[in-house]
Amino acid sequence: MIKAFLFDLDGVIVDTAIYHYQAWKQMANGLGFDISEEFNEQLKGVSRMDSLDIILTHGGIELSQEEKLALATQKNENYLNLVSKMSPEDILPGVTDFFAQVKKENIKTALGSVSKNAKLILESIGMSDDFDAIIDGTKIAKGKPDPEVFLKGAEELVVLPEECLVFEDAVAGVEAGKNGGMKVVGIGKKEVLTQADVVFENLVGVDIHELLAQIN
Ligand code: G16
Ligand code: MG
Repeated sequence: MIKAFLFDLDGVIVDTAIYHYQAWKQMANGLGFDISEEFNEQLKGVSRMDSLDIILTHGGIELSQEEKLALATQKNENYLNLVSKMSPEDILPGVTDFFAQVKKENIKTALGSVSKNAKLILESIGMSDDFDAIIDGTKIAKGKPDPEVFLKGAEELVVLPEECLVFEDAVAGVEAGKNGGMKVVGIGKKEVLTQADVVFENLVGVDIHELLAQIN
C-alpha cells in the first residue's frame, strides 16, 4: 500500500530548468562554445558537478578540479540571481490542487531533489511547510539515477520503499525511483519516461484515488 509521496522539485513542483540552462549557457559562451536547449535536456536531474563535466566534455575542454569548482560557483551565483525573483506564481499548474488532496488523504510527503538550492526555492514559492521531510543535495552523496535521495526520503518518513510513490520529470530521476524499488509517476512525455509506471503531462486534474487505483 502506498503511504508516502516523494516529489522531485525541478520539473515537478517548479520549473527552474530554464534558469539552469541560461546560467550554464552563459558559462559555456564564456569558454568559447555554446549549448542548445536540446542538449540541456540531459542535464535535468543531474547534480551540479556532474552537469559541469558533461558540458565541458561537450565543449572539448579539460580543466583542473580547482578551475571546475570556480566555474560551478560562478554558475551558481548567476543561477541564484535568476531564481531569486521566483514567487508562488511559479508553482507548476496542478501542484497546489494536488497538494490539497494529499493533505486531505493524510499521505506523507518528502522532497527528493539533488539541488543544493532546494530549500531556498521552496521558500521563495512558499512551499517549505508542505513537506514532512526534505532531502536535497546537501544530504546526499550520490545523484540520480542512484536511489539514495529517495531511499533517504523513505527513511525519514519511516516508510518502506515499496510504500512510496515517486513523482519525477527526468529520465535519471525515474530510474532513481525504480532503482530504489519504488513505483514512479512520470511527469512529462510517455515516449521519454518509458520506465515510469504511469505518465501524466502535468498534475492538472490528477485525482489521488484514481491514481492509486492505477498504481496498485
Ligand atoms: C535539479 C535540476 C538539475 C540540477 C540539479 C542541481 O535537480 O534538475 O538540472 O543540475 O538540481 O542543482 P543545484 O545546482 O541547484 O545544486 P532535481 O533533482 O530537483 O530535478
Ligand atoms: Mg526534475
